[in-house]
Amino acid sequence: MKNNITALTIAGSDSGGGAGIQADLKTFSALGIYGTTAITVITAQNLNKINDIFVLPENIIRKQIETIFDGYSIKAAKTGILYSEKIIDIIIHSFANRDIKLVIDPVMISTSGKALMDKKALEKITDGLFPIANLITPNIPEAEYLTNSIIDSKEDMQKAVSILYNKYKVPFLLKGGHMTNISDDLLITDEGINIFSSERISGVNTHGSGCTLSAAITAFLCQDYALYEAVRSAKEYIKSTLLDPIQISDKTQIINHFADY
Ligand code: PXL
Repeated sequence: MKNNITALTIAGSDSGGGAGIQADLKTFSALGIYGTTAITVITAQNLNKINDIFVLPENIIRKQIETIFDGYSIKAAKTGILYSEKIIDIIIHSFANRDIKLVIDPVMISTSGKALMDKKALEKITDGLFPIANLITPNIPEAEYLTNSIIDSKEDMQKAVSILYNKYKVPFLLKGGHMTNISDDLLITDEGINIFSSERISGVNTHGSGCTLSAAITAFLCQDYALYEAVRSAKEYIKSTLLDPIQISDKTQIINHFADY
């Protein structure tokens, strides 16, 4: 019999199956964690575009989280698309005084360019949610936005994570995947900066890899890994999903959450 180690993802549904709730559940399952969900928005999308977004009523978002907390013992949680100020408020209130590790993927803009959070929501997430997180995982464009700077080199990345850490006093993982020349990720904690270097794996559509990484970190935190080990292991997992991709058409390969790991 398996021990009950349960995680929660609060995120959007991706009809294409590669990102959001779907990526999170596959990742939790692949890593032996029982996954629960609170869905914030439903997207109609494929690999090329987000065609439409339906934002769920706040009441049902609140009730999903409350009902999960009522019936399951959640060790760690992650957030994806939160979309609005009100939804973020619900999460801040639901997590107050709870001993649940929280990973925040500050999803702002989709790779295809669609805005996934407005300005008020952004203020709410930085002022209300960042301070209670165990880890925040921006990519380069998100970190540029959060630090109001251009990130073009390893030095810029180091500067940006230091600014973020000094401002919010919680660990950040700055994902270098969007840089053209390097693909290092930088983790900053109260112990300083750790660099995770990885070779760039080309030819695979990386849609959903950000969600998958933060879900994998959440899964390892659920198993009581220390933060550095959780990030290191999640990076290994992501690598496995890219090295043995799924061929969905002649031209397109996508990440395989159930690759040998
Ligand atoms: O990767 C960001 C992201 C998160 N969640 C959902 C998405 C996307 C990007 O497309 O669709 C549901």
